[in-house]
Amino acid sequence: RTLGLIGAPSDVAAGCRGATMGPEALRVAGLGDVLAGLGYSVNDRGNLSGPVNPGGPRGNGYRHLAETTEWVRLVRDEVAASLAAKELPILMGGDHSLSIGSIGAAARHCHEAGKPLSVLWLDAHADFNTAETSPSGNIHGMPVAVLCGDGPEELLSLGHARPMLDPDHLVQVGVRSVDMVEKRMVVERRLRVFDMRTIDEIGMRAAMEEALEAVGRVGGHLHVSFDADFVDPSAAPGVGTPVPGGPNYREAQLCMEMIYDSGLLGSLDIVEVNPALDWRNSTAELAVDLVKSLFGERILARVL
Ligand code: DIR
Ligand code: MN
Ligand code: MN
Ligand code: MN
Repeated sequence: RTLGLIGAPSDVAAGCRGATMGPEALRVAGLGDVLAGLGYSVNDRGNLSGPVNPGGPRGNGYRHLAETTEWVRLVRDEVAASLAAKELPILMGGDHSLSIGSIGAAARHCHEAGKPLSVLWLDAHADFNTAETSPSGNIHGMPVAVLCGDGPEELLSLGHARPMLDPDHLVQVGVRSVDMVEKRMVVERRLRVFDMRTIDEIGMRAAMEEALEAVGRVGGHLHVSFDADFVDPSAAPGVGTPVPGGPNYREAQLCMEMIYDSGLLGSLDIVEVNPALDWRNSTAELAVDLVKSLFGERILARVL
């Protein structure tokens, strides 16, 4: 299987600068070599080139909506090209708004192939804000809402359909920071969330069993959207919005190992790695360790 690496060095939708350096940090941490070492053929498509961060204020509820829209369009088209080439695309962000593009492309691809799309969203945050509910105006806190059909016309119109994603086909894991009004929306729209309280109570293994059972029932193509702030900040310090109380190193590894075992993975985002806030590239190195497990590395060979 060929994996397509796509760099999207944008932080225009984040709250602070630095995720622009994410793609290079992941390459320096050996992402391509590690995947090649597992036996995949790797096609690094290089970095997309889009608008720079103008450092503008919030306007009309959104910061940098025009620039974000342009980046999402670029990502959508490159992920679509990768899927059309029968690759498994790996988006290297960049901030989490870019997932509107990668998932938008996967949604169109699945629609045309007549198979369903499901999404596993690994994140400390629900990313379900809209202009009305967001305390920040930062669009990286809004991609799940946009994908589920709620957001600015500029972003909604980049999809092949509305919503781009059936909210019933989305499962979130690791959530521990949800804004006040956002909470109400998550409950109202009945999103399936395995929050940290649930993971504390039943454990990562049971949570992932249930989560994978839900996306497995949908069948077809699974998109995994991995926000580096999913992992506890003690293991992943290089992120713009760290939240304590996340999965530790092994819990995050187990999560990835179980996704690999499901055999469902069809596309992946690695987003919100921020080298400007990191310690000696440790967060990119952690992400590469996790990706290794996600693509089949095992502690020991398993005798079946
Ligand atoms: C916060 C932060 N909920 C917001 N969101 C982040 O600004 O909407 N998402 N960091 O990953
Ligand atoms: Mn996120
Ligand atoms: Mn997050
Ligand atoms: Mn369904």
